[in-house]
Amino acid sequence: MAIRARDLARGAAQGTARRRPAQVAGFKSGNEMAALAASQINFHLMGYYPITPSTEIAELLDEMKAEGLHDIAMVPADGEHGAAGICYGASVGGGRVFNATSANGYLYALEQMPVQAGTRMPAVLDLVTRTVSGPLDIRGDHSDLYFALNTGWIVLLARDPQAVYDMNIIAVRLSEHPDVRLPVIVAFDGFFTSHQKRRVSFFPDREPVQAFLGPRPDFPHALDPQRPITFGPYMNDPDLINNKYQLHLAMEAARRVLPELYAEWAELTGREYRTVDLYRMEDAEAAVFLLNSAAETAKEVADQLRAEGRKVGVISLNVLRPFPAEEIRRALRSVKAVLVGDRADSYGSCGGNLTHEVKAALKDDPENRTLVLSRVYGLGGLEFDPADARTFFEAALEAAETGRVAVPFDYHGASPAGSGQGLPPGLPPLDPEALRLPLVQVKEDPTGGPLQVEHAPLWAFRNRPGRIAPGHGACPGCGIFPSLDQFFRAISGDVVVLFQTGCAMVVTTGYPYTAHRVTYIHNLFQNGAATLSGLVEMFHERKRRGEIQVRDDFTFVMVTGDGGMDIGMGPAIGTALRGHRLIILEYDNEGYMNTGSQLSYSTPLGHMTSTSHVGSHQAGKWFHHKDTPQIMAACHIPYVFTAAQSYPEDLIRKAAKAQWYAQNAGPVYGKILIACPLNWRSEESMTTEILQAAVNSCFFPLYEIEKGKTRITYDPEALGKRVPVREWAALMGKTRHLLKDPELLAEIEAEVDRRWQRLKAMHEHPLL
Ligand SMILES: Cc1ncc(C[n+]2csc(CCOP(=O)(O)OP(=O)(O)O)c2C)c(N)n1
Ligand code: SF4
Ligand SMILES: [Mg+2]
Repeated sequence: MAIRARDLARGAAQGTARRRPAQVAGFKSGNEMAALAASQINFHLMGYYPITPSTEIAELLDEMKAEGLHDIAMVPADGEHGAAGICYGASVGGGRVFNATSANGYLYALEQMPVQAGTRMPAVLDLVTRTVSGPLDIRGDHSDLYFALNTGWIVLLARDPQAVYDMNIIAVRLSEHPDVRLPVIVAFDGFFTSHQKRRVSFFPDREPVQAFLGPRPDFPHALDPQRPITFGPYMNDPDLINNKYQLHLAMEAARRVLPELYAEWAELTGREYRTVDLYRMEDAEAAVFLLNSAAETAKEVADQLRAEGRKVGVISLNVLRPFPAEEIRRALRSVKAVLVGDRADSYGSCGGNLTHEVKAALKDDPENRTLVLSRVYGLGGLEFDPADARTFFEAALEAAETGRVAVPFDYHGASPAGSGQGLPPGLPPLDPEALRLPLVQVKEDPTGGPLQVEHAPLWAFRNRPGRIAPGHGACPGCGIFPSLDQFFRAISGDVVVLFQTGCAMVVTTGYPYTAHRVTYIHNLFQNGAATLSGLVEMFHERKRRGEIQVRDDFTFVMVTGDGGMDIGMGPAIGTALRGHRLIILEYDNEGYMNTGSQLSYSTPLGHMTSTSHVGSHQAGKWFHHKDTPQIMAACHIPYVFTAAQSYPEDLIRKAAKAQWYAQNAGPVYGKILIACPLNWRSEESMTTEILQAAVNSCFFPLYEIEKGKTRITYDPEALGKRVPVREWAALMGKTRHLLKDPELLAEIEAEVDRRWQRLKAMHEHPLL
């Protein structure tokens, strides 16, 4: 999958009589071609945050960087909003900037998009299109793309992996053209284009690409002390409208410049693009108008219909902004009927954005008589196959032949009754008495000291029903569920859970099934804490108004991964500061595992992930792990704890305290270290040993902070069990390389020890 030096050197040179620089042929996916183009452009910086299906671009670039194949500064952000901010700052600094995202990642960054365009900062963003949540669906449609239409960014479309390469390179020139100076999106279809391999040609090295791009023009930037500049001043009328008018003029300039660049690129590569892609449209009477990969499917069907003597063609676009209205008018002038397919709806307007824009374009031609049919299709990755394309052609042909449109707008491939499966009958409610078995006793200390916890033997907790049913789809040996199970069995009474996006959520709730036996809510993983605080407030308010009759022993628990505490840090801190009575429970598997093991800020220094590769130029993750418990403790909430999967009694005691504080005092934050054998590249049978080594090396100390007082609950030094970090690193595939890097190991050890000594000081001092 990775693009390596030998790939670049492979293949016979394909020079031409016109002395084009040689290209090589390959078989690659859209994401591979995006990464290849970016490496050859050698952007100054890529700011990114992982989200399927665009993540692979950053992963490939990171892998190439580890091998020294480009110099792009790869900056993993704390979320897409942060990634867009990093890119904006970098572009203000005067360099070439790249980003890639999808779906909710794009929506989370959306606010930043008009800033980039409104201040006229060139940049390139690959939007690997995917459906926008909710409900969550990771496959492709254009619901994210349609949000881009009003941001002021140019939007180029790439229908296949070849176009992904070509458009990315052209995008840099277009964005930096002095008359344009606008950021550019290159949009291609998630999975259909991003992951499917096709035959492609590309330059084996970056020189021809660099020659095509030339140096970046010297626009005003923020790094010249001799030319101080105010970027983004406060601007009211009448200037703001002028700013937007200039943006409009820049779009108009792009309309002129883009065909020139296409021509230049054709000269260099032999590959020709036009703003509007026309297939067999010369004498077409009926046409289908689709964007990106679906248009390619329709082209095959157009060939079949042509062979049957039907006059059909396909129209598609290589650019969506600026919208090529004039070219569309020309192409459709003598077409009797066109069916416009939208892979996203503009709800309530009876047509998606493409439909409306095509209709508007045609309206400006008084001679035009083309009938327009509109269909929403392929949402959430629903396949669009040749049979679907044929249905579209048949509808357009019928309209062309009869001169009337029977059904102007409809959904294709949907039914009002859904899939017919519906929700299967749920599991029976849990026995209220069994949920309240007196397994734990929590008592307040009359002197204000720590809570006193007494609990039944571990085996007795099996008598309390599990709140998560077995049968979820986690990998063998996954530590999430044993730990959550222990935590929830230590809690008595009614529980409402909110899971942020992550493995725990994905493997327990594949519609129409659920593994949750208590009420469960999912929200986007940057906003779970805020959502649950809203629910907690509503609980208290409705109880106060006498609208609900429920017991008082309700506990609200938000379950998040360590990644969720990166992107969701702000709302988690907000919740903590507001004092909502709930538990934020983080399971820490040291990475973004459900999206393919990218680094999170909790990934330790030197650990290998899919965005912190190990190679001749990079030694795994390059900054230390985040100390989330200390950040949350700084919010002065009543209870903070750490726990680990292999220390069940410690976890049970802390769970019981967590419940007491969440019911009686305020917010609780807990972090549980759990194993991910898949991405730690470790043996399942070694899990306990690995977790004990993490704890005994003091990398992951077990402690609690109760009403501000720190207490170490397991002290490996006092027990004579402390081991060097090296022993822990030796147990996992993701860290074994560290054994050959004593300097890096020493750096990890030093930081681990510094934090441990600090913790011990806090444990010992009455005020810390
Ligand atoms: C705004 C947004 N950005 C990115 C994603 C993609 N995404 C979903 S879960 C996830 C990683 C979650 O990591 P973590 O919280 O550690 O849970 P784990 O997968 O390790 O269980 C990512 C990057 C998303 N769904 N929404
Ligand atoms: S990837 Fe890791 S955390 Fe996710 S289900 Fe598999 S083992 Fe568990
Ligand atoms: Mg994680």
